[in-house]
Amino acid sequence: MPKNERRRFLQLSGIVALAGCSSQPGAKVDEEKLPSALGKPIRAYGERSQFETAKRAVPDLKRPQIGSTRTPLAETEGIITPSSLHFERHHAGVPDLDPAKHTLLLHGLVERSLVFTVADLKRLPSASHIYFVECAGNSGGEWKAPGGPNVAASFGLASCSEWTGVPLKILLEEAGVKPAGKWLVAEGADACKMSRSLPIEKALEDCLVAYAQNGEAIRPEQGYPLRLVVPGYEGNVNVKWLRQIKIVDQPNQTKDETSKYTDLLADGTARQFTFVMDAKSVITYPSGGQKLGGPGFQEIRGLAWSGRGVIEKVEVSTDGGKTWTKAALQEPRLPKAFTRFRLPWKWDGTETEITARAVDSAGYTQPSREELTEARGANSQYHYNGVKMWKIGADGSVKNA
Ligand SMILES: Nc1nc2c(c(=O)[nH]1)N[C@H]1C(S)=C(S)[C@@H](COP(=O)(O)O)O[C@H]1N2
Ligand SMILES: [Mo]
Repeated sequence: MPKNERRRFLQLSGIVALAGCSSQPGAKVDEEKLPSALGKPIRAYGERSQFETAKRAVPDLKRPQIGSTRTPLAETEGIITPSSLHFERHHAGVPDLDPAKHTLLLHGLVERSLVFTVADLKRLPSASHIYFVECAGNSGGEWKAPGGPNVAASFGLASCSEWTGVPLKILLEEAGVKPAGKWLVAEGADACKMSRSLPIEKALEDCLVAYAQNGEAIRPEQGYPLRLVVPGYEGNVNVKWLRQIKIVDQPNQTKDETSKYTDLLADGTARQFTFVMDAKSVITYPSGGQKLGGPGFQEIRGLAWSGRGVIEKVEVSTDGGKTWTKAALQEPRLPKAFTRFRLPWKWDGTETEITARAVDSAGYTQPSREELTEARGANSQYHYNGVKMWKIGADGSVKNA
C-alpha cells in the first residue's frame, strides 16, 4: 500500500468501526457454522444474482420505439456501465440486423468508394478504448430549475463502456479522402436514417467504427452490429446501426442536426455544432432518493467526465458550497471516460447540502447553475452541465436541492 493510501486507511479505520459493522471487538465466531450450500449447475451465458435489482425504468410510451431509458448511475460502481444498463435513446426503435448481411458503405469525396462487411472490418487493425456516451439532452430538465429527484432522472442519459472497433482513420486512408472532403455524414440503418455531419479532423483523430462493447458484440440497443463512436462528442453523433459514411465538403444540415441539439441563447442567437460535452460531475452517493443509516462515516462517491480530456480534479462541498475538499480520483484517469471520485466524510447528523465540481485537463471548471445560466441563458434543452446539489435532511433522507 503506498504511504499516503496507508495513512488514509489508518485515519479511516477508527470511523469505519462506527459505520454500521455489527461485530463486537473480541467476539468469537465459529468458523464451522458459516453457511454453505450446493450450488446451481454451470451455464453457457452469465446472468446476475436473483437478488440484484438495478434496472432502467421503461417509460410508458404511446410509441415505444421513440424514447429513452436511463442508466441508474447511483446503482453502478467504478467507471464501467454494464452493457445491460447502458442508457438507450432510439428515434425509430431497435432494428434487428443480421451481421452476415449488414454492410458499411464509404463513399463521396474519396478516391475509391468502399463497401465493408462486418467480417471485413473485424480483419482490420483494431483498438479498444473506454469512452462515455452522453446525450446532449442529459440534465436538460435542470435548465429551468433543479429538477431531477435522483441521479438516473437527471444524469442517466450517460454511460461508459469499453468500445472495440476499427479506427475510422484507417478506413478513410483506405478510401483516400479528396482535398475537398472536409466533413462526413454518418447514417444509421434504422427507420429514421439518423444522420449527422462531423468534421473530418475529428474522424481522423479518434473516432471508432465499433463492433464490440465491454468485451462482447455491441448490444442491439447500442447499435449492433456497427456503431460510430465519437469520443467526447454529444451522444447523437454516435450513429448506431451505422450503414454509410459519405465524405462531403460541408455539413449536410440533416434533419437530426437542425431540428435538435442547437442551443438557443438568451440574446436570441443559437449555438449549432457545439459537439463537445463539457466537464460535469454528480455525487451518486448520497444522492436523491437514498437514505443515510445514521450519523458517522459515509463515503461520498460520484462520477465526473469531460469531452475535452481527463478529469484533473473534483472538489466536494458538504456545507452547501462554502468550503471545498479535493476528492480522491480513481486511476487510471482516462480521457473522455467516466472518472470515479471518492471522499471519506463524517456526517454529524444535521441538515446540510452536498455538491461536487469537476475541473478537466483543458483547465475548464464545471460552472455553478448561476454561472451557467448567466453565460447561456435558460432557453436551451441541451448541454446542461451545472453543478448538482443534494439536500440531506436530519432524518438522513436525501433530496433534490
Ligand atoms: N441510428 C441511430 N443512431 C443513434 C440514435 C438513433 O436513434 N438512431 N440515437 C442517438 C442519440 S440521440 C444518442 S444520445 C445515442 C444514444 O446511444 P445509446 O442508445 O447507445 O445510449 O445514440 C445516437 N445514435
Ligand atoms: Mo441523444
